[in-house]
Amino acid sequence: MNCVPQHPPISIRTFSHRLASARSGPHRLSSSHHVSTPSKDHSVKHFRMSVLIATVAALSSSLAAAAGDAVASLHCRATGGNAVIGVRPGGTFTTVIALESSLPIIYNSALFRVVLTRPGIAVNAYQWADPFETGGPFDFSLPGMQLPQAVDADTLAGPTYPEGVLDVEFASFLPVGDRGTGTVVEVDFTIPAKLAPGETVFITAVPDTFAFGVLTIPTAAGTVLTVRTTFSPDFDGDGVIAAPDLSIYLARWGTPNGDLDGDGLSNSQDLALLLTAWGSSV
Ligand SMILES: [Ca+2]
Ligand SMILES: [Ca+2]
Repeated sequence: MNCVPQHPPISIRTFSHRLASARSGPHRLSSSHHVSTPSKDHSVKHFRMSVLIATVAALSSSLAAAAGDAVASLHCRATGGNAVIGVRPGGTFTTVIALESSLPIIYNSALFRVVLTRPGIAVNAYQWADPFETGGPFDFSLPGMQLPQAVDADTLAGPTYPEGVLDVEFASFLPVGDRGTGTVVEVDFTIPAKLAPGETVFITAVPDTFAFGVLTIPTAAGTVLTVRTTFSPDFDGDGVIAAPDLSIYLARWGTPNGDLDGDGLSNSQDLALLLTAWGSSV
């Protein structure tokens, strides 16, 4: 799916400015960040840096050959790897944003936008994966943004981006990179409670700059996470999952109007969920 508008390149100065702002982010999910100090095993770090620089130099010819073609992609999936999930209106879910490389690319800076196709979705919290514990979200129109933050037309990543794009920018930087593929950051969102069941939201991570130093890694947007709002198994609204709900559900069999798991259909998977909830109160 290619529903994301193109965006202008980010200059190193702009990148540095956004990184400086992003690093102050106080909204991380975990407080277990490790902080490097200049005195900590400097020789090992120096050796490690030398190895990494040599590795990147060896890769540079491959990258040059691939100029214009992405060698890495940035994917959005749910926890567990699903690309389609169901969430009740007002419900919370986690998006895992991960980089996948076709080459053993190492990067130490990441700047990208999380683009949403519906306004009002709230960013609750985030957790950068090691080694990117220094990162944060950055909103160019709301520096120092506080979480939770509902994403709408007033929370665009910056004035240089196309109008109408709903997004939040994330940025992180480390002196030494040691990650070529894997999770970059996990972000917790809340779907607006006013959304009706059966609504669909698409979430995409659009890379601006993935780099090792000045060597930019050609990176493209990958898997789009589809989030579909689901129905309550209490179809008749009496607060209990019971026979009347089963009757209503069976009448909706084969239509989208009994979907409980987010696949957009009313089928045996939803029936299993209904029976699992049988007798419970909502
Ligand atoms: Ca009921
Ligand atoms: Ca279903």
